Amino acid sequence: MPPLNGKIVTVVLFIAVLLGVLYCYISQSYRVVLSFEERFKASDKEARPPQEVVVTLSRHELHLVSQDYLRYKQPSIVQGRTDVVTVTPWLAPVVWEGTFNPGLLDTIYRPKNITVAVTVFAVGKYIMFLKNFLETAEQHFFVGFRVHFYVFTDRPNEVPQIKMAAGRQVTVMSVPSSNRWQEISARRMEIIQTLIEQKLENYCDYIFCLDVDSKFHGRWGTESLGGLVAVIHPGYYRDERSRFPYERRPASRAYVAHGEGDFYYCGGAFGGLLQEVHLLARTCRENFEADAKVGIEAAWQEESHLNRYMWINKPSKVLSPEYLWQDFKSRNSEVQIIRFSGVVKNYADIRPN
Ligand code: 5GW
Ligand code: MN
Repeated sequence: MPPLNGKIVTVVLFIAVLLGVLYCYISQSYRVVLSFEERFKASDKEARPPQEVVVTLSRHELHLVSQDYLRYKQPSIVQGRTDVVTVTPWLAPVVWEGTFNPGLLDTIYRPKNITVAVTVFAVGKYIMFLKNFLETAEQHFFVGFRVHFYVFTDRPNEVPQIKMAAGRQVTVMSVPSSNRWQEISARRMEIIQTLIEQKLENYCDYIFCLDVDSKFHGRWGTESLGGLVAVIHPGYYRDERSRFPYERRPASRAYVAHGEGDFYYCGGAFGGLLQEVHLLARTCRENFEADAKVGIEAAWQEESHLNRYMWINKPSKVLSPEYLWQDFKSRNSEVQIIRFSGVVKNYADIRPN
């Protein structure tokens, strides 16, 4: 064999060994990924929502800078609210009046120049709630911060003109009418997902998705910001979890078994960082559609899917029932302020079915 060929053979052999080592290395790490996915396949029968590891490193949530000129009441480490629980077992704060300093929080968030998006659906006769919703939002919701309201309606001509403060605006988005609310409801998560993908990325930082049949009575501001934010439902917060109206059929992707679940959260208000709410909307939509394929509609539609999601994906901040009360309910003593509340509605008047 001429010496040149010998060299070529050596080089080829060397490359082959190298490729072999590389292949072993890649397939090894691939196998780890596979087993991770297989774990979730195995739990499919329990109808768990698809899991995904999201790493959301937001500059807004990570570094909290105050100002040295600011003077405020000394925070106590031994005195505070004792009539309510202010932290979850996974150490997320539960926001109640008296647990936070609004001026301090606003000072921290002001230089971050954040924009908060709000989605609100006003389909059919629900358009009648919009004026009050928007007017009271101007008085109480993130006052002094940039807020962009996205109103989804089938009656764009009936959207009221509301005078907005600087940096705040309303965008009207058309959606088809429907005689069956469940159909619109089914598409709500999809619409939120699409809005985030097409309009909000690289523009808004946080998003809240709110019911239109409600109005603001008190401050709702920077204290509510967090990665994934859920609101405790006012109707069940003193109850045992066995009484929560979770979806109880194992065949549903919204299934929560007896003995499971933390709190009952409301579907009428949730939010957080854009990326977190995007994953929530996508997952709830996928589960909603998977249920529909086998003819299942969860007990409380998206609210059921939201509750399932929040049980597995723990909210990083929990808002007390101050953040969604109901006007027909008398105020309980631990609720020192009502910030946002569902108005009393005449179902026969407003609902198509
Ligand atoms: C909801 C239920 C039955 C029939 C119709 C609707 C309905 C809800 C509707 O026709 N139009 C509409 O825009 N919605 C939106 O869904 C509103 O934003 C509303 O706030 C939200 C949730 O429905 P709600 O408020 O009637 O549900 P609850 O549980 O707060 O009473
Ligand atoms: Mn409502």
